[in-house]
Amino acid sequence: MNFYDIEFVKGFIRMCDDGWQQGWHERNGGNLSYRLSEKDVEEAKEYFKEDDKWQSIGASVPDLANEYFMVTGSGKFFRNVILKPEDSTCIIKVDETGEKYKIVWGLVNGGRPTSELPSHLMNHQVKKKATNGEYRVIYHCHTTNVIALTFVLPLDDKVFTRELWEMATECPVVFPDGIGVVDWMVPGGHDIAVATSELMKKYDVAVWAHHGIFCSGPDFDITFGLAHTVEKSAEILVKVLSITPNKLQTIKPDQFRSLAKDFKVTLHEEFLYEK
Ligand code: 2HA
Ligand code: ZN
Repeated sequence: MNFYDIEFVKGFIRMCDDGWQQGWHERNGGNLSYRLSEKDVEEAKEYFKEDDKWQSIGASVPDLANEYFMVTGSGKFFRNVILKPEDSTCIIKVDETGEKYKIVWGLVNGGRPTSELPSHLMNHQVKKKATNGEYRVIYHCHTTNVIALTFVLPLDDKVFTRELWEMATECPVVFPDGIGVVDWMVPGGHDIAVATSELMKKYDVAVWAHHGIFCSGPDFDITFGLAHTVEKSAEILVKVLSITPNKLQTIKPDQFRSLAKDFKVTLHEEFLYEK
């Protein structure tokens, strides 16, 4: 099979382009990673090289030992992924200790995996464990309206979750566990990776204040759809707040409880506080 006909490769490239088309990836903004299944590795391995050198991940991820990930490249532009995936993305292998990685495909003109590699891999480790291996995608994007809200809403999980749930009826069904918020932190490092992975034990989405969102899901469709839903509800909230500081009506806690019952989701009472 041609490398670019492999399903996960097509899905990865399409998601990069979808994010670019949404305007969430100015310049080199954002990053994407996907944990390959055994079938994916079988299909792609004839294209892998073994001779690259092992490099430090900058985080310890023993539960990801010997796993392969397709990831965007550091400093590469999402805009270019569809044209030159072999220049803009790569596949890496994690070593048997979970401390090092090597590039087995891509980045043909040099470069490194995403600057957020520690965050991506620590969160893959958390999500793999929490979902019994179901979750494979970690996505970071610079969603305009979510970023705008981090200047005007308290940086609090309960406030972000509730306000975004109220903006569209489908929201609590799409992210019933809610949204976590990370205060402003230096990107790319170990500290933001640890803070985010603490939140990802509980949530599928974390907001990075004044920066963007970080989210996870089982596949490209669900993960992209999650980011899209969160950003769309943020856009509605920005519009509402631009019209008036006071909503005349909204979805009430008891209405959320009815929704949860009919749609068979659990909505935590901590988000259904009286205002
Ligand atoms: O430039 O978005 O967070 C990549 C990033 C870093
Ligand atoms: Zn970023």
